[in-house]
Amino acid sequence: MINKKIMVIGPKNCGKTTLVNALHGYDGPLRKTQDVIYGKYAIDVPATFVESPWMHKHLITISQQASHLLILVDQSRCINVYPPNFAKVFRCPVIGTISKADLNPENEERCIRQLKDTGINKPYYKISIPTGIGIKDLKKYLLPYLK
Ligand SMILES: Nc1nc2c(ncn2[C@@H]2O[C@H](COP(=O)(O)OP(=O)(O)OP(=O)(O)O)[C@@H](O)[C@H]2O)c(=O)[nH]1
Ligand SMILES: [Mg+2]
Repeated sequence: MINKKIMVIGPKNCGKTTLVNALHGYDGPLRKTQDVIYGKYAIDVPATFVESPWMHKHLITISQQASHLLILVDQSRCINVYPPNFAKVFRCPVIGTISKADLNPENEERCIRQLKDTGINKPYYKISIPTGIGIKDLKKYLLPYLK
């Protein structure tokens, strides 16, 4: 049986690849993600898959290979790309994640509301790669699945 991976989705530029790289312990150059990238531990999904509703069926298919789905909202640019209760269509556990938590703290409440409206239960993880906020806790939680 194949090992299931951590699947990461979110809007354009919200920090998906940066997070996936952090889960792999990699710190390299970034560019826009055009294809689904299957890494050792995680699946990096291009933003178009969430931003184009007709692509959502593919997210459901990909999630069949996922142990967990991380749904990201970007605290620096708090746009809502998820339909109400979107998280409920997935069979794997869904983790609500606020990315770029070092930026625009005034958006935190809006991000929490978005995750709630997306149908995700608390607790939510707040992460920031440059400051390291939350990433250790998230890795600790996911550790048994990073194999
Ligand atoms: N301040 C801050 N910047 C971040 C953080 N995470 C990522 N970034 C920056 O945000 C930009 C986009 O990061 P990516 O990881 O490429 O985002 P993405 O969601 O994979 O982007 P696409 O694949 O193009 O949709 C880069 O300039 C990152 O350095 C964070 O936690 N805080
Ligand atoms: Mg990317």
